Formats: sequence, structure tokens, C-alpha cells
Amino acid sequence: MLKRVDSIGFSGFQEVLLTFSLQRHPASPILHPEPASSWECYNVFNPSVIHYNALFHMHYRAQGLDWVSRIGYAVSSDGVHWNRLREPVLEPIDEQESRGVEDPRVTCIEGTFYMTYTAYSSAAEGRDYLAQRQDWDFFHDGLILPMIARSRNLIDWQRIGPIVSGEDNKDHVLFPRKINGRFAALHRRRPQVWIAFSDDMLVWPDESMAPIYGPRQGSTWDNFGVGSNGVPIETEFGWLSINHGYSQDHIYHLGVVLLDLDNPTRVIHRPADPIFWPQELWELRGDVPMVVFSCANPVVDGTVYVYYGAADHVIGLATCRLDDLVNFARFG
Ligand code: BMA
Repeated sequence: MLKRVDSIGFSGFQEVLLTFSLQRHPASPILHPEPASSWECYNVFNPSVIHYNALFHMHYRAQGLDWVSRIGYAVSSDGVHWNRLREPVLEPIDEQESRGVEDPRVTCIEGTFYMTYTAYSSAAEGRDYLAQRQDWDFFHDGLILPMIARSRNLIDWQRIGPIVSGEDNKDHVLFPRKINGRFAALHRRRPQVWIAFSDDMLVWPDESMAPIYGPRQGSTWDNFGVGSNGVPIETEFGWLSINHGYSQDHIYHLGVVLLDLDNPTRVIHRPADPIFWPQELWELRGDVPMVVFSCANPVVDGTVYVYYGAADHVIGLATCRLDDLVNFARFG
């Protein structure tokens, strides 16, 4: 369906997409659990993918016999067919990660790769902290930390530390460049998506943090929870940020929001409708049903590749033209 809108200047009218949805790649799901592996035999999901040196590089969350999440690595020339390493590239190293390292999001900033990931702990103080929280509505019984690690080669990772600690915070993702001279990250401080800034990636002062947007009352799909997905895409019209949302039914949908380039706390536009939701059997059923959860949206030759965990069990790919997504983000 097309909508006519006034365009800026004297160029008259332009037609833009009013409704929009990502298109599943016919090869999806593109990555399955590996039955012969102890650490990735149950689930592979929620991958990061970047396009670097003409190759697609995937870091994905995997669970095997011990149900602890680890991060595996795979590489591809076409973004569809993958060769994976036999061993994980990131595994828990201490108590604060004892239940797993989850949901990687990788970006390259000034020649260094950075991965944000969630550390999941079974620490007693975490349980105490959560037990005090009357509004804690989820299944976690441990403490989570929004971590950052860095790498020169995408394989060896050194931990930098968390953006914040002692709170329910995750879905953090770095912008691909500094904004006004500082590193910038989106993160989820329930129930809203926030921004944070840092001079050195180590310290993210609380004074620099600000809420941007949250669940929408009246919405049928994101009135209960929201969070950011992959690395924001820089466009001439603003930062295009794909996000996820759900309502009480816990069906995950993907949406999009356009943020101001210089001041990303300012929402330029946030279309009311989602751009993707579970429909295929392997999205509707799995380890956690009715979930499409994305941590990656690399743009290659004008196409946005949205990689996502489906039902926390396999990895799917859906695509669109960047121009179409930008139009939807501006006018949808
Ligand atoms: C979120 C995250 C994701 C997961 C999703 C659905 O809270 O933990 O890792 O895919 O729930 O289970």
C-alpha cells in the first residue's frame, strides 16, 4: 500500500510505503543447532553479524548440554551459508557469567571490534536483588550485567566491563561511531530504552544517561516491553534503530525508530506498526515460543540483512531494501 506525503522543498509529492514488512530469506532458517557438539546441540540464536573485508562474520549465542550460553563464531561469503568454528569464542569465565554470555552485538569503531553481550550470573546477591523487586515479571533468578568486550580479530576477546551494574539492564548496543566526541550506546533500563555516553568505554556516567522511548500504551504489540536490536544504521535522515517489542502475550515483534543524528535522545519518528513478527512454525515453536529476536542488521549493497533468533532455537534471516526501510521509518 502506498501513501502520498508532502516532501520537503519543491519536488512535489513522493510516494512512500505505508505498510512494510521484512521478507524472509527462502533459505531460512540459516543456522541450526549442531547435534554433535556438547555446547551448541540444543539452541543457536540471537546472532550478531557484521560485514567486514567482504565477508559476513557471525557471533551467535549457543546452548548445549549444560544449558549455559556461549558465543560461537561463523563466517560466510554470501550471508546465507556459514562455516563455524568448532569451539566457542566467548565462554563464561567467572561467577558473574556463570549462567552464560548472551545476545552479542558487534560493531567496529575506529579499527577496533567491540562486542556488547549480557552476562548472566547465578550469584546469591543477584537473587537477593531480584527478590526485592516487586515489578520483576520475568523468569530470571540471577543477576544480569550489560557487558562490553573488545577484539582486534573477532576471535580473541578481552572484557572491558559493564555499562552499569546492580540493575536489570540489557539490550545494550553501541553506535558505530562516536557522537559529539563520545562513545554512545543504547541500553534498556526497564521499561525504557536509554542512551549512555562514555569517553573511554570504561566509565558510563549516570549523568550522561537519558531515557529515549518506552512501551506504548494502546499498542497491541509493544505495550509491555521494548529493547534495541542491532547496531543503529546511520542514514541522512537519522539513526535507524530496529527494536523489539512485546505485549502481555509475550509475542516478540520487530519495529523501527528514527533518532536524531546529533542528539539521538530525540525521536524523529516511530511508526506505529511492527515490521516483523513470528509466523513460520520454527518461529512459533522452539525453546521459547513466538520469538523473533534480532541483534544484527548489517547493510550490504543497499540491502538490510536482519538476522534473528527464532523461538530461541534456530537462526533466521529476513531482508529489505534500506531505502524502503528508511521511508517506512520516516513516514510509516
Ligand atoms: C529476552 C532475551 C533474549 C531472548 C528473549 C526471548 O529477554 O533474554 O535473549 O531471546 O528474551 O526469550
